[in-house]
Amino acid sequence: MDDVKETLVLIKPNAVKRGLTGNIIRWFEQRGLCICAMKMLRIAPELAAKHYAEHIEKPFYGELVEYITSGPVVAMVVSGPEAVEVVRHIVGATNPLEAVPGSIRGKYATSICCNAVHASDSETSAKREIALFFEPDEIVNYGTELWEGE
Ligand code: FUP
Repeated sequence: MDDVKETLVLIKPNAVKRGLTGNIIRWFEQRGLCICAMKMLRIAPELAAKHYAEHIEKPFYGELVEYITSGPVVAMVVSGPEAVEVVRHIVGATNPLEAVPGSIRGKYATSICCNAVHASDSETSAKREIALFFEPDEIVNYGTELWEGE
C-alpha cells in the first residue's frame, strides 16, 4: 500500500513515571497501527535541542527541553496507513483543555507541557525525528499484510 507511513511517538516522562506506557501503546495497537521500533531512554540535552529545534525562539523552549530531559522517555516508530495524521488524531490537541476526552491527551495530559506524548506533525518532521532516535536497522517493518485489501 502506498499510503503506509511511519511517524515518531515519544511517551513523555510524567506518563512513563505514572505507568501509562502500556495503555498508550495499546491505544495505537488497537487502532491497527504497528509499533515498528521502541526504546526506553533518557534524552540528552543535545538530542532534545535537535528534536525541538523549531521551537528555539519560543518562550516555552527552556521548559520544554528541561521537561523532556527530566526523566524516562519511551520512543516509538509507529506505522500504518496515513500514520502521521491518524496518530495526531488519536493523540489530540496540544493543550489538554482542548483535547477531546477520547484522545490520549484528553485522557492523560496534566498540562500543556506535561501533555503525555509527542507525535510528529508532518511526514517531513516524522522522517527527521525518526532519524534522530533510531538507526534504520532498529526499525522492523511488518503489518502490510494486515492492511492489504482493506
Ligand atoms: P504538538 O505538535 O501538539 O506537540 O505541539 P507543538 O509542536 O505546538 O508544541 C510542542 C510542545 O511544546 C508541546 F508538546 C508542549 C509544548 N508547548 C508548551 O509548553 N507551551 C505552549 O504554549 C505550546 C507548546
